[in-house]
Amino acid sequence: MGSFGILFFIFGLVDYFVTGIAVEPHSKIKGNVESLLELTPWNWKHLNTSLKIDSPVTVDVALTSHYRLTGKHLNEFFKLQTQTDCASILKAIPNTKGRDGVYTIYPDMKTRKLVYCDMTTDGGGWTVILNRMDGSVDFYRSWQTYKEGFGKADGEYWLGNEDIHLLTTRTKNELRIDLQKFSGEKAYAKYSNFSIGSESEKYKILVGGYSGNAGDSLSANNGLKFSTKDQDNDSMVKSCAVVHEGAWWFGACSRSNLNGLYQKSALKWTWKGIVWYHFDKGGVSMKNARMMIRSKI
Ligand SMILES: [Ca+2]
Repeated sequence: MGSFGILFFIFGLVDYFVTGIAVEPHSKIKGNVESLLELTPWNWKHLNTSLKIDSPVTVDVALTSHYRLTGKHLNEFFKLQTQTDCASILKAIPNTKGRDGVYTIYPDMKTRKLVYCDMTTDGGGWTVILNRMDGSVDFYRSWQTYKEGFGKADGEYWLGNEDIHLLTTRTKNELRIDLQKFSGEKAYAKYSNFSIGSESEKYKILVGGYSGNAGDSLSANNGLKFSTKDQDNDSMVKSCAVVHEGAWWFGACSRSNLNGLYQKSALKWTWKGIVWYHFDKGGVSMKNARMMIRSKI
């Protein structure tokens, strides 16, 4: 049974804390940490170890170890802690290349957020802002929920309009959309510039510079405001977000709708699904859809 150990490192003059999660039997953690530290340029000293058992019926064991680290390259190491996006992480820590996974970013330089970084595709450094893969998360949500973001970084999620706004207005960004049909066929659309406005601008999209093989189902949305089921900012009498059960930059609706309902198969012809018209002109829903951004730094 894997126990759950949390390790705290305490550093010299500055109060740095790093929390690492080790899924290893607890008796091995101390040895593992110390063999890892042997490979670093830092000096270290083990201070103490304590074991805590939460309750008589819980078998999880929490192990806390304290180390004091001193050394020249600590600040460099901790640049990882304050990166705004995945491109910055890749630049600061080049050996993250090819290591896709969940990373911590600080879009506003203060608040931490977990995101999935694609460190492989097209050079890597992509911050995933939307992931659809299995229908496990409900995407028919309110304005406030889209503003804050929802879902899980290791599964389906929407990063959040506030963070997408922050990330795309601070520096120039490109956007890449990867799609896969239920048949397995894949395609992508790439836009050399992408940003969204503030909440007072209704998160208006600016997008252009298409390339790729999925077809361009987004440039026509350039300049449109974001709409959700409870906030209709489109140009149709009805609410496109309600008609298509999604949340998107709708005009007189749209030829793309990647926040639409997840369909479990391709059989159903629907405009309520995850639609990218130029890749499937029947309006059939995608099996997988991902939107990701990369800052030009
Ligand atoms: Ca309307």
